[in-house]
Amino acid sequence: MDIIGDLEKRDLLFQITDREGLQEALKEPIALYCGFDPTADSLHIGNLLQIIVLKRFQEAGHTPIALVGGGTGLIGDPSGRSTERALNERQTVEQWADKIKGQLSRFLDFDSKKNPAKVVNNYDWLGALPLIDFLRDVGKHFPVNYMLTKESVTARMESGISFTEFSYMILQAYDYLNLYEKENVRLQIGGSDQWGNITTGLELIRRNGHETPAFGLTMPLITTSDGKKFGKSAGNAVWLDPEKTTPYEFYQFWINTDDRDVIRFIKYFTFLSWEDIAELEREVETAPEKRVAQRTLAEEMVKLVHGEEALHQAVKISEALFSGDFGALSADDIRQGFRNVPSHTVSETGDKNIVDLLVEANISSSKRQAREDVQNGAISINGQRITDLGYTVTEKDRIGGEFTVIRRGKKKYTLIKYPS
Ligand code: 545
Repeated sequence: MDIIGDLEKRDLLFQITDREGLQEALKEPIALYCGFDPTADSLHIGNLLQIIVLKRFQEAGHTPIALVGGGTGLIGDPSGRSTERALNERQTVEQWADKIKGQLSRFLDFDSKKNPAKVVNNYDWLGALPLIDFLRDVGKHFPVNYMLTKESVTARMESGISFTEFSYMILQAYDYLNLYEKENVRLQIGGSDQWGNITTGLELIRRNGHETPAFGLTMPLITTSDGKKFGKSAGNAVWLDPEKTTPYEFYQFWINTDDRDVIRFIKYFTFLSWEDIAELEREVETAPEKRVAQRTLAEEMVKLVHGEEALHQAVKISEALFSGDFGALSADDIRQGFRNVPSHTVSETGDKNIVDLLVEANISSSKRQAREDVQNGAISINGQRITDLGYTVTEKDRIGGEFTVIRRGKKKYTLIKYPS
């Protein structure tokens, strides 16, 4: 199967400018690109699909170019946004661009002899573009009426759009022309929100008299069956940076995929064989409670984004939390697994009676309540139930010398920390 057929089978084709023409062109190795603006200090899973599709093209023998928008990130793409963006500081955008460049580099193969990947930064050509040249050589090709028909602009007719954001499509178009001429790029890919910008680039390539055809391909924006926005976990973006979203949290995000979505996501994001996917599809139908497909998806994604070792750790933490036995966890495991759990740093390092500690850490509302909680068997320390009112919490109860995990009732965790 060719790469376009493969993407179609994965339900990843939204729009293509000329499918037959593109399939013909792809019979030879081509170069293609996708752009990522540094609008934050990290990529998030909303950008993962495009990165993975670049990887699929590379595996099919083509040359992927990941573009970091160090220049366009200073302007702000109005596509898909109902309001004007605030401009970020130049220095900030530069730092973010470097981080994103590093992240993108992890996914592609730069050492291939035949089709090594590239990462480029459009500040390298946009940053030094003289205004007069730009208006004469590029701007002249775009009737304002044409620009006004773009969705990114019509969507803003009520709320307003600055000349800065209005110009964005021309910058992205200029990138495509530049990469077409300098790097032989023949295809630009992106999410469906990028269609207007991509076709503007094709227009500019044509207007410059180029005859070798170039193409655009967009992918659907990812939806979820429960109607929630894809890529959010408890309202927060799911980042690729392990400092922002730990591998354990990343693993949990995928584990929580709805049965109705899991096979679709496996097709979008993983490199599993079609036989394996069919098998997982049967699992979802016959034994959904086992969540084998979710586990496979989560494993594949953590492996891809954070590596094998991070996956082992995420699985270990998940199992400990599930069974309630923290015996095998390290301080670092606790840090990852309990990042969003309330914590309390005790006033002094010495030993403490359980009842006193429960009150001090606000786990129980009063001494009386604390005694009742212990006697009822509602309290556990590092997964061990404590029913003795005389129990003393000592150094032996500190995981890695740093943390004590107290649970009250079924799920209410508190992390006890010690002053250093
Ligand atoms: C800039 C210059 C080009 C070509 C493309 C661009 C970027 C493009 C854009 N893309 C989005 C983006 O999001 C921020 C990522 C980093 C935190 O704005 N104008 O940069 C997203 N893109 C991936 C997909 C997208 C798109 O990176 O295309 O559709 C999300 O799914 O929104 O010459």
